Amino acid sequence: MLNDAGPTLWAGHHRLDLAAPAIMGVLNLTTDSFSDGGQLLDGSAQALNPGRLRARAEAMVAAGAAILDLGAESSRPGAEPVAEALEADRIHQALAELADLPVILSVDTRRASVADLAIDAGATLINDIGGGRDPAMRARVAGSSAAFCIMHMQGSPASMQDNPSYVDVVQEVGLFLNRQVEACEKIGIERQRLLIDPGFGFGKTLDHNLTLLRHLDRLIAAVDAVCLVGLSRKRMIGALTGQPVDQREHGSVAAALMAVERGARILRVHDVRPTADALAIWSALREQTAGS
Ligand code: HH2
Repeated sequence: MLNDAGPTLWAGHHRLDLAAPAIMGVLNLTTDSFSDGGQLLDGSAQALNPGRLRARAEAMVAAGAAILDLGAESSRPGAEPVAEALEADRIHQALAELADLPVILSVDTRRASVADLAIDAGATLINDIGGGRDPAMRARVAGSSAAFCIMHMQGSPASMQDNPSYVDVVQEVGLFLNRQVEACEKIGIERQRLLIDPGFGFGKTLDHNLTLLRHLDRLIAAVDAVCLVGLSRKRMIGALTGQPVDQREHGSVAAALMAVERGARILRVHDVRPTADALAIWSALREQTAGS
């Protein structure tokens, strides 16, 4: 999987070449996401606005996103859980709206039942911030050809930022991800379908996040799997730049590049165009270095 040409992600019928890093664009179908809540919903019923979703998705694809990540439940610290039926309904509608786009459609959910419906409706990547802890979730993905992203989180969204603590954050996150990768492989989810994610901001202080970013290469080597990172617009970017959530684009791009330098292969971002531009510069330098 991790060969000289770079890894390839298997996601349903897609084979995503990750010799160059890829971009996952975030589409939040929520009222309360910290970064962009409510933008794709309408009126007092908070129904999905299909036209706005489609336009945002097409713009992301045109700007270079290879994956679109649909989420219908916010995971920000203290967020209220969304009823299962509502989450399922919004995901189903969104997948139907975007089914013909030539990209990997990912669904960000912790519920096996939602993953189930999403796979049947055409999702080829399940992004589980629960880290694949739920055996029903692992079994559902194993029985499909979808890819699976397992993310580390200490605690749950309701309480994860109360008092996160680690003895060695890089080692502990690595051990967890290794264990989960093994559990997935054991039931038939091939490594080519697996993505690992250290879960920036999920039960981590600023110092934990910085340590994880600084040592991302060590973490990736310890688990030997393709790494996705989500740093975009997060609180750590706000803490370091002093910028409000809607002005964290530049800080997010800088952090994304640092992650790519240390081996991340997929960037989960809200701002696709600036990230793609930064990656174009990074890739040109990489190619020239390799050729000289
Ligand atoms: N971060 C968020 C949500 N899902 N999935 C992965 N794999 N990695 C992440 O870092 C990650 C994620 C939080 O960001 P966002 O979707 O913008 O906000 P919210 O959870 O409030 O909807």
